[in-house]
Amino acid sequence: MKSESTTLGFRQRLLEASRRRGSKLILALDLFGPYDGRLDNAVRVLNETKEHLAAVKVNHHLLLPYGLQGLRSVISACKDEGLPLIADLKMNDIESTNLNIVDSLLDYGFDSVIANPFVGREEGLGSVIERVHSKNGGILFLVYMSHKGAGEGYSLRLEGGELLYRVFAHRARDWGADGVVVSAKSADKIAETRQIVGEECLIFSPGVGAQGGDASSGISAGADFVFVGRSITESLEPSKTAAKLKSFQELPPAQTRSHSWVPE
Ligand code: NUP
Repeated sequence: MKSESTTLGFRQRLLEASRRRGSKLILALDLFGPYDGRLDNAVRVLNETKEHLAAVKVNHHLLLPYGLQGLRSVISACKDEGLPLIADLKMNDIESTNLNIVDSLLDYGFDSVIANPFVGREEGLGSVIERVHSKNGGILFLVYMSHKGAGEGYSLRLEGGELLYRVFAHRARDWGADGVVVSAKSADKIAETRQIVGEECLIFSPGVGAQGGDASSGISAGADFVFVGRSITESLEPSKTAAKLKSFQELPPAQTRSHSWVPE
């Protein structure tokens, strides 16, 4: 029998977790460093910061070396804490492969996946969105990324003059995505996206701290949540840093350690 928490949709589970902890902070659990200690470090950072979080996002930093089997400790820690777990795969393939990806993620206990709407609806993401929703999961679309070159792709003008990121925001609304990812450093794009997607679709903003943006400007522009990775995962005091981010205090730059590790 399904528990009440898994019968609620992803959006409700996330909003509930956010309300419970009074937080709009989503930890990007991006760890660097040797593979033999990386997972333990991830669990340590998660345990130290969980009281300040609304959710957790996992990326290739953990998914590639450990896979879904290897991440059971992270997945169960999130489940135990009622923290929704997002897979940041920027999924971008044909339907058959995308369906296989989301089935694996949801079966292993992830709550949501990030996808690239560039791939299109028919034999791309259309049935994938239905599959995710049929399993009470969520799907988030990339709309405007946070790195410096984001405009080279997302701001391309299409025939007729429309900008690509605006088309992606329209796709999110029309195809029923649960959320969109828009850079915290582009307040104007957050506001524009909100106008297009409406109030139901959640806005997630990366680019905070290590990438130069700040949480409060993303949220005041209209984002619902911020994704923050290195500022927390490489902090000497992850819990204190997460608490500061949760309450939108400025972070001193000296608080982060370097991540210059390369595999031998
Ligand atoms: O536009 C995006 N920017 C971005 O940084 C979309 C993302 N999904 N991310 C991810 O958010 C990135 O891959 C990383 O996992 C996290 C931000 O990490 P940090 O810059 O706070 O360390």
